[in-house]
Amino acid sequence: MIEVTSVERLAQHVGKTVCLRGWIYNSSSKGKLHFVQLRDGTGIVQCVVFKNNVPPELFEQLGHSGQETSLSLVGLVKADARAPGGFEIDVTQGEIHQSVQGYPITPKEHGIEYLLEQRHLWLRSKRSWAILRVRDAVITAIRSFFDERGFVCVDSPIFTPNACEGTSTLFEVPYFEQTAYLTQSGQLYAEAAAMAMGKVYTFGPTFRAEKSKTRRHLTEFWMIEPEVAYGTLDDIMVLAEELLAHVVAQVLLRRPEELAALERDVEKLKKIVAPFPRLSYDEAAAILAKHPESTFKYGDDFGAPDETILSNQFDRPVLVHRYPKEIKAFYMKRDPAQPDKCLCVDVLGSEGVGEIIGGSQREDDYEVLLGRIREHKLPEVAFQWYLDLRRYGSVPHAGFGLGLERTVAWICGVEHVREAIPFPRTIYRLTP
Ligand code: NSS
Repeated sequence: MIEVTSVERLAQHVGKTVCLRGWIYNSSSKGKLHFVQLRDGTGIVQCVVFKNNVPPELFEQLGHSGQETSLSLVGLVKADARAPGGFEIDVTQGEIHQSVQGYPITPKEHGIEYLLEQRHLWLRSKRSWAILRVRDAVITAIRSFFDERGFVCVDSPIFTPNACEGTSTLFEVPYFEQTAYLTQSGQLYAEAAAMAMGKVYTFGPTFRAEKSKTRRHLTEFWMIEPEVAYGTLDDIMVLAEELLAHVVAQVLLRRPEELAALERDVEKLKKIVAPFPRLSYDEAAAILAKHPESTFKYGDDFGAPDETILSNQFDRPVLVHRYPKEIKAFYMKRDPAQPDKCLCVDVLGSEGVGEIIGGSQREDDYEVLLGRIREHKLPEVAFQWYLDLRRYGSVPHAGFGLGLERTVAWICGVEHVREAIPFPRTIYRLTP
């Protein structure tokens, strides 16, 4: 019996004959030789098919089987330092499952809109493969980080009766006799769960009807939201920087080949160690005021260009805290030392990528929160359950939300978040 293995495990099979199952990534022929680059999802390996070593039908079929032909190849595993990946297969047998001609995505350059339209196939490219495997490692690292620290994962609902992050980006869904909204954030539910379990996090899809077409916005994205009972702003700032440092370290450890495929400058990632620099909103505003390219006005939220200027000042992410209350959400606690500011933080990724985390200490006083809900003209009835958390055993608590796609795009060094999710949803894209 010949053992079936995968490209990532070839090192364990040097000198042995194995079977690999996959697809042709690329191929070329020279007289009595075919060179087949076989990809199997775990990697790509060069398979050398010498006419005299294989059955004649196989040699003949390979001669007219194009990119993405599905096939199994059997051959001897040889270590070869010159081969990409370090191994080569000397093929002796094989079977073509489906011979393909005219695969729509060729190694030549295609426009981004074409590739997005072909996303179901584009996933097979080396670049998508690398990014999505980094995404997987990021998800595993996030879960292990919270698990090791005693956080409990809770799932928040996707159909919700009210807004969390402002009413202008809500997706409305007919819900029998009522109207439901797709969740913008699991935070309010995470707060309830934190009062039950102490330290929790939610991890799920979130939705924003963002009309923006920037490289940072999706209409459907994944968010990780820890919430800590008895936690303060300072506590979650430390938690956020430790989380990011852990995630980057894990990706460096587990996905070096993928980062190399993306031509990511890993030296920059190696610098992502805690503690990160911190700036108050006022300090950040002062930096922008002195910057020749900034059009920032004190009191405004930072635009994408402002965030880029700020994050370019440092070689690691920067924590910007205590924003003016006017530009932040209703649930944020005010800073007792300067009541016009919130106890909140945004984390801007390094290399100019902008905000990847937003968080705060929550208002825990019943009367103050009720006043805030009224001030923001939010439907009081829908928030009664949330107010209960301030009626029954209210305590200081804090948390944040990390945008998965922005984090993956930052770590991979890719420009646009649409490449950091398998099937992106943006204002103009609902397919495939
Ligand atoms: O709106 S946030 O800044 N904050 C919240 O939703 C809080 N309720 C989180 C919390 O405290 N539990 O969004 C958090 C992060 C933000 O920093 C981005 O990284 C990401 O969510 N985010 C997005 N990613 C992609 N596309 C869009 N449209 C988007 N909006 C936010």
